[in-house]
Amino acid sequence: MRLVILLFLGMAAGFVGCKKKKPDSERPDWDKIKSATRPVVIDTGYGTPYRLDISTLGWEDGPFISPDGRTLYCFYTPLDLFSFVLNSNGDPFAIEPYLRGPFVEIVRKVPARYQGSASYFLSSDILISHRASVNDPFPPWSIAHFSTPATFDGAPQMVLNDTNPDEAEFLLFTYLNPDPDSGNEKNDIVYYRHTSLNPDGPFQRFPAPVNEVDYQEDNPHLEIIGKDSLVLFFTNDERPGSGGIDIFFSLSNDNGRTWTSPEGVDFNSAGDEDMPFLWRDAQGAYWMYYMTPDNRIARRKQRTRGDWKHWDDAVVVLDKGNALAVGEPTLTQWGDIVFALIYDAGKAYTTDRYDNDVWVLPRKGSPFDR
Ligand SMILES: [Ca+2]
Ligand SMILES: [Ca+2]
Ligand SMILES: [Ca+2]
Repeated sequence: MRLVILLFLGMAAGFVGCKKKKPDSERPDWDKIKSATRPVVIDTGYGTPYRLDISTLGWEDGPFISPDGRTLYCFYTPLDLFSFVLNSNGDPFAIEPYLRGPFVEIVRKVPARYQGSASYFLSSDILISHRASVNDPFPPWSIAHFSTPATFDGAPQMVLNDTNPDEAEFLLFTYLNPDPDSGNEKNDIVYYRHTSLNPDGPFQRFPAPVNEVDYQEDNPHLEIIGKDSLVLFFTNDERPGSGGIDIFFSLSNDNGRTWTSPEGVDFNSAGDEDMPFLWRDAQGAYWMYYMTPDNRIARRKQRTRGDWKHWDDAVVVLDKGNALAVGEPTLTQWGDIVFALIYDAGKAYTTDRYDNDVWVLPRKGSPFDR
């Protein structure tokens, strides 16, 4: 999850070389481990959670499901990312023992300045799977056209066009911005407007005070709330706030040209509030789904329409059960929650110990309920 990336970045800054690991000679029985993993449903409106068949042995993290249930994106890198982070001292060239899953080409792209001196470089792309109908299976992943080489891309989110479900009003994601003036190798939130579901070519960057050179903006969620009015939620742990990771929001009343100074939500605490997702129920009320500091997925109802700061008490939806972690909630129009889940194969393994897959917690009676 996103936490893994931040941990890595912290270590990469102090990287001074490391001992090389050898890949585990015996591999975990992943099918068995995955079948035995059960998150615990707390909220009674939901059915039985299950792993989407599309998941591989690569690191599928930070998913996004479109409201119509047809388009799925995720953050992806072809390795056991968590073991790499725990063992490698942040050496971005030392990933070979951890390689696992399809799309190895993602980490074979080495930044120009290192070409010829390294075979692999740690990075991620965004994967996409699109199905014509919610009744079809998801086809296998492909690498999204808007992924950028040799940098971290993640946290995709889309606002579908109201009338044409093959168009997006907004497509947002994050990437490590290499520009020394505007990004300085820190995470920024970028976007396409009026675009296809898998666009290519140049994207735009949200201006300050949303993206700031000194901060890592992450996990964006944008909603169109009026003719020229937008609200953008995101997370950050360096911006002054309540401590740890906090959830912030910024408003635009000129259709995205300028943005208000980011403000924290009222339930931020010294722990990590993370991965916000806004969902509108059948009565038109907004709910925020997010990851709590004790690693559960919870939801809170907006207290007053138009007030993005104040939220009702948390209702816990999902507990990780015997998984290592759950997070990254993202919802369909029916209220199904697509989320990320991390498994732990146990201490016997060093380079092939953890995996992250995309799961769904179906709303009872929805097309995802089976
Ligand atoms: Ca996986
Ligand atoms: Ca990339
Ligand atoms: Ca916090």
